[in-house]
Amino acid sequence: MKTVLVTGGAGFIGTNFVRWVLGHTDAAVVVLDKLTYAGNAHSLDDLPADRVRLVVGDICDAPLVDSLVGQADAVVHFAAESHNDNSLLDPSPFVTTNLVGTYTLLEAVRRHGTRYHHISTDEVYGDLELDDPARFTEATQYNPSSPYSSTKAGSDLLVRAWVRSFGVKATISNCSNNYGPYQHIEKFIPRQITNVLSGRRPKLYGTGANVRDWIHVDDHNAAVWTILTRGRIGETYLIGADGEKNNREVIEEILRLLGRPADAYDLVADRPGHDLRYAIDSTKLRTELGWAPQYRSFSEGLAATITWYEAHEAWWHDAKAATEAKYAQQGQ
Ligand code: NAD
Ligand code: TDX
Repeated sequence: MKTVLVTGGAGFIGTNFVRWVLGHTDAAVVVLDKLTYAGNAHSLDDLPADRVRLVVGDICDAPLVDSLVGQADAVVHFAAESHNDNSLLDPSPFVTTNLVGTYTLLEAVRRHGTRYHHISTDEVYGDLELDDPARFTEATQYNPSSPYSSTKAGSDLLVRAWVRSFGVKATISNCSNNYGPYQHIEKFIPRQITNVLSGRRPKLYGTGANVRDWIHVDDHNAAVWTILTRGRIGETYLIGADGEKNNREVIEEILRLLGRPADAYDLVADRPGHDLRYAIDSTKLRTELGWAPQYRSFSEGLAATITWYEAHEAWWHDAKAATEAKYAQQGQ
């Protein structure tokens, strides 16, 4: 694996993946990223130019995608419109990027015979009841709730069809909620951290009973590399680290780590169609490919994430006021 094309490499998980690849392998990386509001070229600033090249462009641009895929040994496809709340306000870029963009990449890897790994989410499976002991597995039926998750589900189905119909050498992974450095401050954990750091109160949707299954972004990315290099073609692998917590617990832990009272947050309007609970059973990945998460303590990973946001205010400061103004319009 000499050259890996990483789409969305200036976004949260993609940026961390590029760093993971540089730190753990000899591969060079070409990042293809449109630098939407969610992409940040500065996230790649400190990386060595002889191993990382940023191409600013759109995954829907077929000639550009064809030329970059033709120069790569493998493609890892992170680029997406990724925020549920945005998809409720305007689904249009979700349909274009998540569906047409994935189609464009699939056609290119089909032409060039290139290895392709598709990054997806546990949200394609819909949600679970709070008191249901069940967890998602690779056999769970697709049942997405939001414009975001339905376009991710559609993109997964395109990949499966391109494997079966055209013999594309693809794998798919569906991961649970990631946390860590470089995450856009619209998302739950960095929003609350930066709220406290900027003198605002954290905002909890509804009653805060909704459960998410948290995984550190480095554990996700180690799993992606494992699947890319050792996964079986045509297979789907679920990635999760047994990190179920309800949103209230997460906010209280952030407040505790920042030395604030446990109740120093506001309850705000709930998200329409808000999924209740996600939970991943990652037995297949663990037993077949031997992956295991390295971050054993959510509190330690969260504390390190808080330290990163404290030390990198310049990275998030300019986006904060606009992000909060948009939420305020929704009563959130
Ligand atoms: P993000 O929003 O932080 O980053 C997305 C990146 O894609 C940005 O850099 C953006 O500029 C780029 N992009 C968007 N549209 C593009 C286009 N048309 N062409 C080229 N680049 C484009 O997202 P993220 O949280 O890093 O998520 C990455 C992937 O992981 C997504 O596919 C998402 O569905 C999936 N995922 C995320 C999570 C999570 O918790 N964040 C969990 C499971 C799966
Ligand atoms: O201010 C907030 N308050 C709040 O209570 C925000 C922004 C969110 N929430 C709740 C909604 C969710 O229950 O926190 C939970 C997490 O919200 P998000 O960070 O928006 O993530 P989620 O909707 O769960 O989706 C995430 O995980 C799966 C990623 O954004 C997706 O890209 C990924 O597919």
